[in-house]
Amino acid sequence: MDIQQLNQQFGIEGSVSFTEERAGFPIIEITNEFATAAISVYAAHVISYKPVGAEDLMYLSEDVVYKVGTGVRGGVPICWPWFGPHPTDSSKPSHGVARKTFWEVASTETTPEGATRVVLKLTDSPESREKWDYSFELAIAVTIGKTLNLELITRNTGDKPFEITQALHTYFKIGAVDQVKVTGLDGCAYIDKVDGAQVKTQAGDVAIASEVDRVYSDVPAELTIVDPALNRNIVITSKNSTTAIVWNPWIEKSKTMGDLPNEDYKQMICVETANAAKEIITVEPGSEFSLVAQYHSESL
Ligand code: TA6
Repeated sequence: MDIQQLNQQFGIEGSVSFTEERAGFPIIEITNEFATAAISVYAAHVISYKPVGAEDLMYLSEDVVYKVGTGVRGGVPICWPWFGPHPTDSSKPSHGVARKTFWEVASTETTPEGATRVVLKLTDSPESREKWDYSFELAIAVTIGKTLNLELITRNTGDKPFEITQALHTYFKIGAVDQVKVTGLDGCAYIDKVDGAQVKTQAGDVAIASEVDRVYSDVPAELTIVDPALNRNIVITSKNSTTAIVWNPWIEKSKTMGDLPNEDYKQMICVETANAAKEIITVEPGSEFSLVAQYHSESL
């Protein structure tokens, strides 16, 4: 669908319109009494969520590349139907297929509370079945209100069960990475991907003073990013997830990433709501599984 058709079919006067980040890459622009937001139709990728009177919760690189087959650096990448490297075939794309293809807009609506709800969908195709030979329907419901609510729903539309791992790989905007703490993970076991994938136990809050890439298990439903430099907390609430990833590339890794400015590691942190590592989800034929993450900010 082109921009005109998208606006005709899914535009809502005063709250939902479609623009183009670059030719052929529509962006859904949302504004309501609670917040403004933006979602790329490519990859069904939330790139901004800015509550009225507050800073954007999303970090988005100024060097983003909108190109089929490339991930958008920032916002909420959807890692599906596997998190990280493919479990058995390293030739397949890291973090799965969903974040590197176009989705379809399914619906836009204003909720009774005055929030804006946008649903995008992805279904299996000959291309997807080359990488992952199953029939599926994947939907993300994005609700922009006092909170940003993301629900990623996997439906098995085939006749055989399949297993997935997944993550809402969210890049949060922070003021100063060396002052930030992530609370709620004390006592959780984690795989330390920057130290030989050793399994360790988190002692106290997570602080960032070098590259951090940790997959936490058995995590609670609420985590908080404490950001003194921006004088705020970002509260992350999850449903149907007991795995969380905390990642910051720090300077050396940043220098290897062409779509991330070298100094930007100081103003971003990924805290990812996931089903990964030992938390593998089996979806039976005709069944569905819903992963939910909700974000809001509060002043310190
Ligand atoms: O979630 C952390 C991680 O798996 C890191 O290992 C790093 O690779 C990051 O994801 C970004 O991955 P990407 O493929 O988007 O560059």
